[in-house]
Amino acid sequence: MKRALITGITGQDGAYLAEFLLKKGYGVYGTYRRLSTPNFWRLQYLDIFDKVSLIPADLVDSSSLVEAVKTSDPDEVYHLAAQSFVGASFEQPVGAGMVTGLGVTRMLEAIRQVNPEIRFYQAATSEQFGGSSDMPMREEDAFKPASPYAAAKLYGYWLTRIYRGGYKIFACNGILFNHESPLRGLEFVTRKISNGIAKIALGIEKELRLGNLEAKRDWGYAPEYVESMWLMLQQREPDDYVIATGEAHSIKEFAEKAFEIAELDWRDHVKTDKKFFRPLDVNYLQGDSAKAEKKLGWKPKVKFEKLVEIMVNEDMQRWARWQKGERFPWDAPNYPSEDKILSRTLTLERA
Ligand code: NAP
Ligand code: G4F
Repeated sequence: MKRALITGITGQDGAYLAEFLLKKGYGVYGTYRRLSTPNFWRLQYLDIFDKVSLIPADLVDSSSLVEAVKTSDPDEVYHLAAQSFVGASFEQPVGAGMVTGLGVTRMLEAIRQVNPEIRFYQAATSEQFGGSSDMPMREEDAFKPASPYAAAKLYGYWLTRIYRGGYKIFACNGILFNHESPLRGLEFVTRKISNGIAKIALGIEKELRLGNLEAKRDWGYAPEYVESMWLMLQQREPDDYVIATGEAHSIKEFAEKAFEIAELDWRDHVKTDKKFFRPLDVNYLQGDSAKAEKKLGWKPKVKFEKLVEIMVNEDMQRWARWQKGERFPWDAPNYPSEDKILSRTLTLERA
């Protein structure tokens, strides 16, 4: 039986990848952070909590990563753990470097020292392209990161290539464009919209406050994107791949479509609020995954409209079930109103 170690198994992609690898017959190990309150709701939601083995580790602590590699003795490591919210990286820029950037080096070093035969996947990102004007974006295009998060990811991308070239480690960068799902964190704009709409439709809330509505993103469906990670590690040679749908849509289009599904007019409920604007934003991202299609045989099936439908319908159903008294693992009831989060207000008022 093949074994895989997933860092960040409690996150959106970690949970879907764990489900995917279990179906492939892998023994699945995952690192999680020791928090004062457990955070396993996604694994429970997918009903795989009891099927994976968990190892406590933190990206700032090399010894815990070495231990995780030794304990799981994996054939493949999927390095998904990171502080993944771009907005927060402006508030904690040093942490972005220490966790999202240097965490990659710590993981690669653990592999180099314990077993350099392990295959390594790095969760690189379309944010690395940032303000690039190459459209649609391909593997060979220039990177122009526009946030501490993107700069840290670009560092991780290069470390991955350096360990591939220098130590012959089978290390790949998956340059994934935005991918969403009902397991997406509530801070990210798509889930913020689908969750906000569900609450408005059921009369729990009246309005939804958003930032830059004009930015465009290439949004795909997370369960399909995790398959591309696995495919990259099954090839004869390690390489880097763009994974995207090839379509770009604005936040406004997402909101418009999402409110339409709930039979509401977005203009009656959406307010713009400067606290959700970033000091620097990436205005346009659209990827070209022709290389992945040709070499990996990977192609997205779920496109924009279907994705919006999946997310809005699931959040509407969840809130309806909750209102009827049903209890199940789920993040939304405990999420604070973003009005309570002061640090972001302070940061953005200065910008
Ligand atoms: P996510 O839901 O935010 O999950 C991030 C994971 O990293 C969580 O398990 C989190 O643990 C863990 N983590 C955070 N800080 C850590 C630390 N100091 N030590 C150990 N673990 C830590 O992110 P995602 O959407 O699944 O994305 C997975 C990866 O792909 C990330 O690296 C992200 O930057 C990258 N990426 C995502 C997208 C996208 O559109 N989703 C696109 C391109 C690249 P907790 O649960 O304890 O917080
Ligand atoms: O949903 P977002 O926070 O995602 P963003 O910044 O594109 O980052 C995500 O995708 C990256 C891949 O390109 C990943 F690497 C990263 O880890 C993460 O998963 O914001 C999308 C856009 C931005 O332009 C933002 O300014 O939506 C805009 N936006 C407008 N109003 C908002 C809001 N974003 C958030 N989070 N909240 C708002 O109220």
